[in-house]
Amino acid sequence: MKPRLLVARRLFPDVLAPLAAAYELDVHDSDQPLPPAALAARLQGCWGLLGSGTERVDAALLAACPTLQAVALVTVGFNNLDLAACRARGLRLSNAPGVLTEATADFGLALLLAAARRVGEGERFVRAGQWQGWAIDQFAGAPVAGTTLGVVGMGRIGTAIARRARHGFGMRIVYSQRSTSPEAEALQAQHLPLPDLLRQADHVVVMVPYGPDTHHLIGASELAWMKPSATLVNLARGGVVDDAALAAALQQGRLAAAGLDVFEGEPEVHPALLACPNAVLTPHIASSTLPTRRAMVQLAVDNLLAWADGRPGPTPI
Ligand code: 8YV
Repeated sequence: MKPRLLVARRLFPDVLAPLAAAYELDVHDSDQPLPPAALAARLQGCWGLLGSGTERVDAALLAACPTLQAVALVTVGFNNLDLAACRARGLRLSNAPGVLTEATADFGLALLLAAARRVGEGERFVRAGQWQGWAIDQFAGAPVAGTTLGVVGMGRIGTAIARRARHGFGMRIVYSQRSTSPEAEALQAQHLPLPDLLRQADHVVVMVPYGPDTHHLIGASELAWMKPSATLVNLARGGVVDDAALAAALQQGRLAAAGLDVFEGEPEVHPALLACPNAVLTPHIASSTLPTRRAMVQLAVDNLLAWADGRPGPTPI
């Protein structure tokens, strides 16, 4: 008998198809995630879970699902997993690093430019029929090319953003990271403690994994260190930035602009952020090109097929 696998979201059926040879598939073919109790119920008798990074896998879920042995994620982020609980069970785990790096870095630049140069505000203005003609300082934004970019988290995606900023926009790069990065040297990037980075940078991109040690890494005091003319871009996870403190800084003119693809408690967005015209808000789509999203699902499939064969998968956590 084939092991049972729950696919917890609507994904790409043609990419999933080869799994049917190795698994009995149960597909929750919906864009609405299963709430925790429904997820636990649906996982009864399942050997594996193919998840979208939003399903909380912790001690409570594992206790409720004694047959669960493996979790493959289509995402690079795995903050939805309680790693200690998963390891205690000896779960096989995989994520999807690498394949989304370039698409996500492209989007980082898109958000930086859109926020710093007030693209959202200008677009809404034109669509509202408010445009009466040219004016000398209309929607004057902040310069980007030739300025200093602070990269908080110089991992794969942070580095890909720094590469674009350095080579494409002639920006000076400063970064904070637990260790120095070899590629940063090639970009002549300077390793700085976070407070110094925030004081020196003209614009800041946050790209660190979310966890207890990065919860509200950027809060009221960190925002106060930033230049009032600066832009903050968050492509990481909502909880890394204190959204309420960010909205207050934007509203009070202590920060010029923000580009946000992730939010605390998403898909809910803090109402104060919704009221900030100088925030560009997007629905967690930084990795969303079809080739990239297909490659993310493919990597989860590759891990699951390897496990079914008794081989280690390509991208274990
Ligand atoms: C996903 C991401 O699209 O891979 C990640 O960690 O943040 C995105 O690429 C998102 O997590 C889907 O839930």
